Amino acid sequence: MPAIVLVGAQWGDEGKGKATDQLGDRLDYVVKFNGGNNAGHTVVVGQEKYALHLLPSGILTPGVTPVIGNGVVVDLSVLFEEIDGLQARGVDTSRLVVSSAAHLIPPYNRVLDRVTERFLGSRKIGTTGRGIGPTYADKMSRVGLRVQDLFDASILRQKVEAALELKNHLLVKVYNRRAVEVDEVLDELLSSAERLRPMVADTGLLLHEALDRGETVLLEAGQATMLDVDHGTYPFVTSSSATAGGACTGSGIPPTRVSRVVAVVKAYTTRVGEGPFPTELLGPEGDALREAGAEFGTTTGRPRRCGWYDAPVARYAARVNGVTDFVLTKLDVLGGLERIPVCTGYEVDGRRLDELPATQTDLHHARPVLTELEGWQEDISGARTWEDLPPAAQRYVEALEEMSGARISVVGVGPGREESVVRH
Ligand code: 2SA
Ligand code: GDP
Ligand code: MG
Repeated sequence: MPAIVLVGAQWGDEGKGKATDQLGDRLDYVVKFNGGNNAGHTVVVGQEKYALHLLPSGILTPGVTPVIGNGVVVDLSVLFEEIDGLQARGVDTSRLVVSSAAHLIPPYNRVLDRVTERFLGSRKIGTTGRGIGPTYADKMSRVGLRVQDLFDASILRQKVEAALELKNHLLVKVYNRRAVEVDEVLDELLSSAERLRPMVADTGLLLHEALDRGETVLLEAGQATMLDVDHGTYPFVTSSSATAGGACTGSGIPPTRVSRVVAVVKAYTTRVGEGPFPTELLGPEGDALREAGAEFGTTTGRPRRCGWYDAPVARYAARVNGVTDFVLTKLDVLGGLERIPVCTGYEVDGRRLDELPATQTDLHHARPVLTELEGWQEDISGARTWEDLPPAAQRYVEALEEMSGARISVVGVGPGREESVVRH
């Protein structure tokens, strides 16, 4: 069986966690391939609500093997906190596998993430402060620490010493903070090494063998297309590859084994942190969407910026990821509006554009060209078939499908596992 990739089409928080969870009973492996505990996936199962950060959403499905791939950055204290929290609620976490090539988030990178943001002031990115950016920067600069280093004490010490020569210079000379000692870093990292050891494997090989046996592998993205370090709204992005290409580099599965790319897209748009957002609603309309959609960060609790659906963003995501189908979420949140504006293009300094501008300057200047679709007044959260949806809601979905460049195969009408309409 082939591999399936699942990505976010917008700026994150589209409901990827729920979409993965729903696919769960048809999957053998769920792999997180990028990011770390900056992610926040809320999954509602019956009366239980789970907030996952570092663990793949597949951990909630019995029988699925959850995998933390080589493209992930791992904060060990968060990993075990999350495992302990799930175990206390009766979730079996014993199948978790962690790539020996995944990078570790050392304590000094959490500090550097936060002090850098403070230093940048009004030019800040609005990061989650979890040390993600500095850890990926270390990876590229070849001064990163990997999971496998935990099991070779002398290599780990050498690497921490080398990293601290650079980091302490920054911390002390630039940011006026205290120097970090080698032993305090080693103590923190090694305190959980033995607990981690049995979970560590060559996950690329493991997944390759699973595919050869005919098993199904889902590669689940953290963050989203517009936050991808290459394809997003740079520099207001996360520091990893959150698009379908990243699924291959972050897991060790080649593109030829991927047969389906699902993009999760919200029926409107949200964004957390700084950066351009053409359809953003700054007044009471944005507040109303935030309230109706409970748009607050799963990791940091930050209020999410809210705006209308942006079709060029969805089309861009369809193109960059090679999307085979969209899962449209949170359609229920739009109930009660008379008319629903949707962005079909932009006006940039007097020019009309149908696609995302090619430069950040133009994107910052882009004003959305909106068209209004008819709303519906009914509560649609009970809908389970296409026919259950009111005609105006059906037309909204069909119009979005038409504008967004791929089929919409599932429509979300509530946070619960069963609150969805599958289109045939
Ligand atoms: P970072 O911490 O270096 O990855 O931040 C860089 C940018 O990436 C954005 N980012 C996110 N955007 C939406 N959701 C994310 N996860 C959490 C959630 C966020 C939260 O699911 O709610 O709880 O606040 C996420 N993670 C990173 C971030 O806002 C920066 O713009
Ligand atoms: P992720 O980061 O993409 O996994 O998304 P988050 O979990 O951060 O945010 C999505 C939120 O929307 C979560 O609280 C989900 O429970 C919720 N959600 C997902 N799908 C739907 C839906 O169709 N309707 C409603 N009302 N909520 C949804
Ligand atoms: Mg999220």
